[in-house]
Amino acid sequence: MEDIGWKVDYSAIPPDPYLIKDDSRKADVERHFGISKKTVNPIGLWMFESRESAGSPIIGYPLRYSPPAGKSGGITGLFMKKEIQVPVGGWLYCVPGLKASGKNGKESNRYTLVFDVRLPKENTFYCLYNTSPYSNNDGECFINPDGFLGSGNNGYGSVKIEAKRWYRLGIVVDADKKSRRYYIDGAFSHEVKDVDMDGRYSIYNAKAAAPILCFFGDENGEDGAIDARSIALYGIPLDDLQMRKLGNSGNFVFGL
Ligand SMILES: [Ca+2]
Ligand SMILES: [Ca+2]
Repeated sequence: MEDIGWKVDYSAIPPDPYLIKDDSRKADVERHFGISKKTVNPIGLWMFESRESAGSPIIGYPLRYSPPAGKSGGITGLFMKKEIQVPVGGWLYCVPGLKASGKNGKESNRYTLVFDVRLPKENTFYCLYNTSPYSNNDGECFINPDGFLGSGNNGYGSVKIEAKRWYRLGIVVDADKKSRRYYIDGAFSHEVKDVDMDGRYSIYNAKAAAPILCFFGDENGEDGAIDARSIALYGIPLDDLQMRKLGNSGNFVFGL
């Protein structure tokens, strides 16, 4: 290397998001995640349990991190102990690689998202995902300051999500049935029938101009710092039995 005349403290430089290592479990998804040719499988699966591979996909495309305004750094810089913490104003994003789905739908209108998350504190908004490619409008799924999961008017459940413990939270969207259904640790929570085809809840598909899906980001700060251990995305609406099989955050079998 060229002698530039002063010493560089490389440890002070934020980790490069493009140097994320593969999760070693990726090499044998059948053994580690119960994923095989015979099972119904996620199209995207991301784990955040180690610093080196946080954001590296088990299945699908890599996750990237967009830091809050004025900050820098990659996804590995969010690593805590066995999880990442995504700050207010920061969010993750990926190319989900979904196909168009739903009757005459141009976007992806039928899918399931599953999050293993922990809320550091009560009485604040948390956002799980945003279908806007730049998280620049209202998020699509929240835990509100009362601790309830959902979004929109009359769109929240009545089971309180407590702070400081891990939950597996799921949302199943099926625009063919106008439906969004919510699950907490595999148990059905509630359903709202207001989903429009190619509307708020649809995800831009692989052929869209900006085929990007965002996690944990909201346009006006309703995205309190949240701890996350994994995200799974299925390209179909899972049913109650499949959601029950996915269970809670202690279960690593994602092939159904
Ligand atoms: Ca908002
Ligand atoms: Ca949105």
